[in-house]
Amino acid sequence: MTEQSLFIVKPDGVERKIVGQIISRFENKGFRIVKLKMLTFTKEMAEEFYSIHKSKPFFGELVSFIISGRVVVAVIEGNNAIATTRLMVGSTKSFEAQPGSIRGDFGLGITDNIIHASDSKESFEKEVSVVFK
Ligand code: FUP
Repeated sequence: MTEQSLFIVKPDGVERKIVGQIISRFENKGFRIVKLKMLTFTKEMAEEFYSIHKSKPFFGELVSFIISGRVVVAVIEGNNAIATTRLMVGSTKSFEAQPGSIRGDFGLGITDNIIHASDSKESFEKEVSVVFK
């Protein structure tokens, strides 16, 4: 089933110069890049992007982190894109993410966990509307 998903290389991934390696993983897997750009989130964009987490204790930290530097956002397309991208990204807590996943291979953090990926079609549509408007 051809589907689209969105990922964001977060400020820690850009700062560490692993954007190319991350994009390569998705291309090597067979996904096609449909949209790609670098930007810096404003606070308003970040609060809208993460609105589902508004009531969580980590919301403030999450927003501060995503606005702290430049990010790279991409829309990719291919078979089963949403679930497969999540598998490639790995568990939220990078220190317990499977080796072989992006978080498992590149990081140890939770808030600074290198990459975001849409977790459903609804999230994808909302996220695209925030970052590609
Ligand atoms: P994920 O879908 O794996 O990116 O993770 P969640 O949707 O559960 O959480 C969204 C973001 O909140 C994560 F990328 C990191 C951040 N977070 C924290 O900062 N602290 C936590 O305890 C849990 C998540």
